[in-house]
Amino acid sequence: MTPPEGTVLGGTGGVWRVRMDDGADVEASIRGRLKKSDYGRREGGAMRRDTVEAADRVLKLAVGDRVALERAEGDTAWAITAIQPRRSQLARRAPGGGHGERIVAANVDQVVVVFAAAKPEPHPRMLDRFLVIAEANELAARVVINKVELVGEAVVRARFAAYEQAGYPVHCTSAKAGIGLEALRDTLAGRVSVLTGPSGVGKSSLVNALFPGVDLRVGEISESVNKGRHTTVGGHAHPLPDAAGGFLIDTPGLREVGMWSLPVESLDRFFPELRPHLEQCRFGDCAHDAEPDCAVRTAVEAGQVSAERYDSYRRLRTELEDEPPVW
Ligand SMILES: Nc1nc2c(ncn2[C@@H]2O[C@H](COP(=O)(O)OP(=O)(O)O)[C@@H](O)[C@H]2O)c(=O)[nH]1
Ligand SMILES: [Mg+2]
Ligand SMILES: [Zn+2]
Repeated sequence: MTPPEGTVLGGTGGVWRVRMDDGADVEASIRGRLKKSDYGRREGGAMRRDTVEAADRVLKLAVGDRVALERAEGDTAWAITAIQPRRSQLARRAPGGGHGERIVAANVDQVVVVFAAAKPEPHPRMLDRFLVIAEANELAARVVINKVELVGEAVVRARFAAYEQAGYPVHCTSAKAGIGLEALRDTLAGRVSVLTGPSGVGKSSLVNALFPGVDLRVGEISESVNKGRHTTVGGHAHPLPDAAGGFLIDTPGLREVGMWSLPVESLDRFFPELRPHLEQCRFGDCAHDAEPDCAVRTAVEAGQVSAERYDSYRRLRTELEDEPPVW
């Protein structure tokens, strides 16, 4: 019989909450000394490379991980015996600039960045940072502008046109007036989405409107309860209702972009609309600043690339060169 499997919802230190595939939520801890060899033997044959990598990461279990579980007869406690290879991840380096990788979330399909059309005013530079983080992790991203009833959709579309041009879907929504909810729900259903954005923009309101019964505060509560006891392991995965499937992952830590070690030499590639121009610069290592024959600058001057997004690129580059970005 194959062991039951589930998805890690959250946890700190040794105890993890897991949504089993049969729908039950259980607490589980990692089986004592799970090692590569154990994992390989459990699979009963030659270890594939992805299996070895997965075993390497067992001790860095993350929200969204798919795990196999086991329970001894007569026992009430579940043990996590294996972690399945990840199809994607949102990762950053360890705080303090160490070499260790910190996995914020596993098996992520998309990053959904929420801002408000007004109240609070949107902060495009902050949006750009979120999108860069998604790109650096090779994750799809989409932009949600909530409270659209305050300024009207036409104004929002014009203001965020550069993002659509760059290839990011932009959703105009109002949790209050019930605008754009179905289209957004369709993009979340059945997928694993990291939901992020500043506070006050209406994330909780949107989730309530889209999926009644899903309460983003669940993760926030466990965060504050555990504060100072353990390093937080990266937020909370909220299972979407049965018919929808999928998970919404709430990751408070995503905001501390200052702790993300992004490779400065790749920053230009994390702005998708710059990519078609990069090969045309005279210098292969062009920083797209004051270099002669810079195709990026030319594209900005010709209005092909948004001057605001280019400005974001330059600011972020300066920050990455000087010191870890702080915001
Ligand atoms: N005008 C307007 N206000 C909204 C909308 N969605 C949420 N709000 C309000 O914005 C405030 C913050 O909402 P909340 O969901 O807590 O934001 P969160 O911090 O991102 O989770 C609350 O007062 C909400 O009632 C909207 O579509 N339009
Ligand atoms: Mg909230
Ligand atoms: Zn250039």
